[in-house]
Amino acid sequence: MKKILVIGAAGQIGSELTVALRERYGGDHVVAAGRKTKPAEQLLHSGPFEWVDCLAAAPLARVVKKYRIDTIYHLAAILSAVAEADPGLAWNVNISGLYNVLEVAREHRCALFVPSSIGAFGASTPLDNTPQVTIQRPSTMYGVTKVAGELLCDYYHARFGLDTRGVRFPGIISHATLPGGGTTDYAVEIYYEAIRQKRYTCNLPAGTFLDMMYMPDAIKAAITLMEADPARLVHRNAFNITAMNFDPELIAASIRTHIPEFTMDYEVDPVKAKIAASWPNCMDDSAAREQWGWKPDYDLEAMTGDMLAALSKKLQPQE
Ligand code: AKB
Repeated sequence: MKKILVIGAAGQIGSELTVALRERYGGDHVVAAGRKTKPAEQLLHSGPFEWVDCLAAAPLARVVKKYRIDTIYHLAAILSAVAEADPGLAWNVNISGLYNVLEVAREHRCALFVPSSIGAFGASTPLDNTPQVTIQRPSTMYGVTKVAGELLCDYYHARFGLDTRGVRFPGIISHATLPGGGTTDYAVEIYYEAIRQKRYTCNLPAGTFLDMMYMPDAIKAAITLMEADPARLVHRNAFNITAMNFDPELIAASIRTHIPEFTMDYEVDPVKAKIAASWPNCMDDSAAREQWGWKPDYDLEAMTGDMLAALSKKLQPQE
């Protein structure tokens, strides 16, 4: 049975991935690791938890040794908008942190999942039907770290035989844990505000089409890729994956099918708008479909129904 470490377990993806991995492999087989955010009770009580900072290699190695870890999901990263505000921090966490994790994985022969992003592309990339292998010249620090990260992971595979695998995540939408400082965060906030206020002020302009995915599909992708037969993997770091693509007008229209009085206006954030304009409108994810059977379960309609139902419960006033 696998022994898994999730770094960044209290984050948007980590908090739900850890729970899913524990359901699949057993609570004791999945160690959750966080740096500063207090983990949810469910995470603390369903299996082991350790405080780990990917910038400190020695304590990380001690945790890997202590639990005889053989697989690491490394989810600690600085997202695009925060990375533009603090490029030094983004370089440190996304590159120095990743380097530490790769080294610990190499020493302890761990398989390693590292997510990349649609942010690994830039304005000179073909933005429609973006191919698996294409131009990657991002203009953001986030993108620079994501491309370098993909290359580093491929290097460790080619040079040291490390089992590194990754996907290029689109914007991830979930109702459990909020994302922190991304360009695609509007697509989460809009659902919260639709429930709370029945109105939303959007920070990306109408017509900004981006790939998106509902959290259950993101979790399915990470687990399926890590369980895939390595003989079938032509690519490794990282696979394009998508589930839907929409602009603010389309997601607002989908919310209006449930909340007809919902309204939206715009106050565009120029930094986020520029970042989003340099990312794909829609990616070609056929390589992932062919090599490890990627197939999403949720489209925009199904996601909207689920998000609004879950948030209506979560945001109910407490008695
Ligand atoms: C962000 O917006 O920075 C992330 C991403 C697409 O990688 N959600």
